[in-house]
Amino acid sequence: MKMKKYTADTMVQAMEKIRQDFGEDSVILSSTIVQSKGILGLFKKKSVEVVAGYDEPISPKEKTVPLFTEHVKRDSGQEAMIDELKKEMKEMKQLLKANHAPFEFHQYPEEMQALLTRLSAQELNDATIQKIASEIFARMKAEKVDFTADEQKKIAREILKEELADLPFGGVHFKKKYVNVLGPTGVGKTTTIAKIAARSLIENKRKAGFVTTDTYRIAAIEQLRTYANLLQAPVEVAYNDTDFKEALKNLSAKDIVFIDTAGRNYKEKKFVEDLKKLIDFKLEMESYLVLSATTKESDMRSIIDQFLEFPIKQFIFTKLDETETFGPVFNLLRDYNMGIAYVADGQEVPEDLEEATVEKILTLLLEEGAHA
Ligand SMILES: Nc1nc2c(ncn2[C@@H]2O[C@H](COP(=O)(O)OP(=O)(O)OP(=O)(O)O)[C@@H](O)[C@H]2O)c(=O)[nH]1
Ligand SMILES: [Mg+2]
Repeated sequence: MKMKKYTADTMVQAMEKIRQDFGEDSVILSSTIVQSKGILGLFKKKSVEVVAGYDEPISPKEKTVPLFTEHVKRDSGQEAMIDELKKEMKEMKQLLKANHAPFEFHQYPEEMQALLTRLSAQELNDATIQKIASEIFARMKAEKVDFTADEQKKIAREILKEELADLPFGGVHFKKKYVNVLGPTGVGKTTTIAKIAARSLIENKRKAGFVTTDTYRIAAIEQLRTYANLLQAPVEVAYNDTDFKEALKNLSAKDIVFIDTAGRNYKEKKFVEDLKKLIDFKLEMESYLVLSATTKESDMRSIIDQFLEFPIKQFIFTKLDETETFGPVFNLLRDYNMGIAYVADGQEVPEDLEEATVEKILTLLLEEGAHA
């Protein structure tokens, strides 16, 4: 690799010169801001010095790697086939590049590195980072100035917000009679439904009851009873679909009924089927899929996939206090086109729950030390 130094008024201008000379294949090795002395201390001027690294172009001799030695005569059929193969190989290479190349941001000015590095560490998807990077870069070029960190963040926020446009955030109004929580084991379903119930009782003064269908663990029933007792609300236990109908009948005088379900490994189809049999989702019901923000993105995806056949209204993300990586949450919202009702950030009932907003999610993604 060779190096060359560039001086320009702004980072963007320097980058443009480098690109003109070496295209996309150059790497920024360093950049410094230099202050010219000016005349008698007047007319001081700021400029940027950038050192770019580039690979030397391959000499024409090396470049032509013949498929066959020159003296082998090829008939025109072979020639056409080789051309076709070459074309296909080129297309395949491009495809591979587009789909699998990790997003590379060293090609962007140093001013942008902090933001791009953060978004990447947040595990935001590459396509969105790429979109943000090229938009910031394009606007800097158009305005011929280097943007400050805050200005860049503002643009990133706009783009992120646009990607989540129209998704429902918050907005739980307790208008439907039945509210239920679904999800894998230990994500905080019971704790969360207790938090939601407490809130609905405190804020909306509704008469509430609980049903639990989690009869696999003895402690699960007791856990829900403890919360229900504090709220002076009855608990019904449903072992099967007949019990479930009976439980709802017993609670028919209540304004709102909160239904807790068992955490199971829903990657197993059998558990999904059991759940479908047990709960009548055709009722006037709001179902929330509870996920822990600490779960690996790929695992969350396979869980969500199992729940696509349920009428899930929104996600609830718990354990925001146990992670600092929020890109996966964003990626899932965007890819599944699903909003968030609540986020939970601790074990305290009912305090550690808040209605989700798009701004909250974006702040978690963009702001260092912004905690749930
Ligand atoms: N740090 C943290 N812990 C939480 C949060 N929500 C729930 N927990 C804890 O996670 C553990 C499991 O919570 P549960 O409410 O029992 O979870 P669940 O999904 O009902 O579990 P199963 O019914 O066994 O599937 C408990 O120790 C909760 O206190 C949260 O937002 N942050
Ligand atoms: Mg539970």
